[in-house]
Amino acid sequence: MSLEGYKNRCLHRVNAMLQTVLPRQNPVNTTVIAAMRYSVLNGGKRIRPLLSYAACEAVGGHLEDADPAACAVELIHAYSLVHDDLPAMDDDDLRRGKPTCHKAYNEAIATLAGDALQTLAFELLSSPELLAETRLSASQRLLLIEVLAQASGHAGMVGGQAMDLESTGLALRQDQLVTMHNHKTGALIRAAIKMGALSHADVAPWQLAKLDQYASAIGLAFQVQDDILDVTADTQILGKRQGADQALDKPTYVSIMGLKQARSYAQTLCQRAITAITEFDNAARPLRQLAEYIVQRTH
Ligand code: GRG
Repeated sequence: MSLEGYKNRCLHRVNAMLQTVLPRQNPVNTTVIAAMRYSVLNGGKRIRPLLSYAACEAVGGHLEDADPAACAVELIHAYSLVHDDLPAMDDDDLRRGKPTCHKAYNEAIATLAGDALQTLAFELLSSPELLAETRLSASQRLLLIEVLAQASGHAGMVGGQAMDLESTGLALRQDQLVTMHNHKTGALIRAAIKMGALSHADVAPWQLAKLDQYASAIGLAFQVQDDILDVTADTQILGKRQGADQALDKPTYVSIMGLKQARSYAQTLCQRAITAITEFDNAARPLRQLAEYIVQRTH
């Protein structure tokens, strides 16, 4: 199957589940749930869910096994974007081609919508009602919760974001930039892949180890490509403000190594990811295709 066909199948699954899991009504407040739905259902490439599905299949699982992992990771990602766009952080007006959550609603509601998206991810993984049809065992769910919590928290994405905010205007070395991105964006990408694999009950330790090598390389490649697009793509295609990193005086791979070298670094990382999963059979084809897509994407 072409990558396009594979992406469509997975996107259909994760979008349907997100539609169901996101509340349509609650007895307390309708604005916050509207802001949650707006922030998740307003587009997005769904790269992390795609990686969860592809990792699950690569170790012998079925797509449906990875639905909860894919959905939970996307909820955390959506929360992180809502908070990242707030005036206290990157102060952005445009996300996925539309007004950011705090522009469409207000700052307080955007903060709360992000908080509620985060807790919904963990509710989804733990609630028998939200996951009535899953084949995941209780111990698998607990493991997914642990992996997601660690990746999102102080030693993962939140820690990386704090490092990013503190490094604005500073001249970071490349190794410091790698550490920051391994946490800020890499941790959730690694978790998406690990959670996809753990959604199959029979995953082997060697498979998890190789997938983690793949994930580390692809997480970094994703960020390098993001930095390249920040200087080369238009705002309209990006769906967010072009040149936002430069405007905030943020260190990037392009500012440290130049555009040409950043492009070649992204290719090296893509090859490193593909090499890490050489021992996997044809079921890992989508993972190999996704590695290439991540460094070829235009938005
Ligand atoms: C607020 C705790 C907290 C963390 C925020 C992920 C993040 C940390 C900030 C996002 C800032 C940013 C633009 C980082 C560059 C890489 C990135 C995560 C881009 C957005 O992800 P995509 O391209 O977005 O997967 P879509 O819209 O396709 O889902």
